Amino acid sequence: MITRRDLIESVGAGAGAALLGAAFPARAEGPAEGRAEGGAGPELSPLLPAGTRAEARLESLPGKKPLIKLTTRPPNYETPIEYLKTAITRNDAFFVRYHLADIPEVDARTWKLRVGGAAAKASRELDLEELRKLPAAEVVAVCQCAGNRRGLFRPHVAGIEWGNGAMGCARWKGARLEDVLNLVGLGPDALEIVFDGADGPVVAGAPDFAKSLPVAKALEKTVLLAYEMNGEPLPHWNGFPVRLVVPGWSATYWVKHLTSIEVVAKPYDGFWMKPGYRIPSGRFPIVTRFPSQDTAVNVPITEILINSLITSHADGAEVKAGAKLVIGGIAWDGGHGVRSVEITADDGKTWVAAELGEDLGPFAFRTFRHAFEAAARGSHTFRARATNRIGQTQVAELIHNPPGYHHNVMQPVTIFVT
Ligand SMILES: Nc1nc2c(c(=O)[nH]1)N[C@H]1C(S)=C(S)[C@@H](COP(=O)(O)O)O[C@H]1N2
Ligand SMILES: [Mo]
Repeated sequence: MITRRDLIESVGAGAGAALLGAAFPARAEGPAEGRAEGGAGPELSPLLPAGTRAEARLESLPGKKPLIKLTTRPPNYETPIEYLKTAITRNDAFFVRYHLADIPEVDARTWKLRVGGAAAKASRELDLEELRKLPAAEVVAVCQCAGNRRGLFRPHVAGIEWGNGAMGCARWKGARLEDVLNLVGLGPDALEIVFDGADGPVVAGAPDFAKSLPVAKALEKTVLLAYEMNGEPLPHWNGFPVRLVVPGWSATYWVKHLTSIEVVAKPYDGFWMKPGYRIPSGRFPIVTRFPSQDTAVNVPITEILINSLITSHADGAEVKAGAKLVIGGIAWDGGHGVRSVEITADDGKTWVAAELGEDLGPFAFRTFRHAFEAAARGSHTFRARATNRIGQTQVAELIHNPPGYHHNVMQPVTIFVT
């Protein structure tokens, strides 16, 4: 019997090309580098750098399932794709991303949120009980790190070498940011709202993590100060007791362990706004802008680009010939909503429309699936392509940018039928 390993090794040795046909041209440097073999290794994408795959381990943070550990200080853990088959990602498998390693355990009973700032009409402090007394709103929304899939960039770029799992989708519940801002009132010169959390640097002089939003985005009805995630208090690692939820926008704005909100009249120039989290001007099909932060060369990252991920099978999975091959996964975008997902099994020559799952709103993961005829023995490469309601679609070729953001290339998933 020919095993997956034999096939991988034969590709590495330059043999077996006839058997595999054209299935691997885009990934010549992939499979031969060695996979996360053996029981201990997580199912990492074979497209990740060899060093990342050698280092990454499944490891549990308190209260979490084993996740793919990329760094421990600060904690950066990604969600294995087995938890990304559904539209809602479970709290105990939700990815964890921090920039700074001093992460206090916040006590909900003494937690206070300061609201004010130079361009606010007043200032005040709120505790959790007061926040919970404001009208509660809910939204199902994808929280996706700007650098999701950075590890798949060729050539490699510096940063956390994320695979496909620096994202998740949850039902968030909390108070509207608009209602909280109305408690203090916006002055006529209000330009941006600045958000800070309880975590901080361990090294003196390292910049604290704080982010700003333009007033127009901040006042959208879906922007929440969330105290619940999938019907439970937020896990510590995802921002307990309160985090900002900015549906449609990159997770960098979703400040965790929120402690202060300031209304300001000038563009906020903290490190994580500038130079952090910027994309080259004009390179991506961005609709939503953050004009007070724009420069001639770059702009802050804003909305999530249309994307999809096949999660029914890990890349390199083996299936038995004759079994039904249902290819499925999730698709999402920055809030226009997913219109369609198509799948190709022949390198883009033909596409079939996948069936879409339940619509949980324009900011949520949308599941998709399609049952293929039992495929012939050998390797078969599938790609999914999502299109949103304004006609934007995933790219075939990576759009390069130095920080490694916005990777929405159609992902090849190769399945070995044995
Ligand atoms: N306080 C705080 N909030 C933060 C960050 C952080 O380092 N500190 N990182 C941001 C980034 S870049 C991401 S991708 C998301 C990750 O959210 P999660 O850890 O709940 O998955 O949190 C955002 N909010
Ligand atoms: Mo991020």
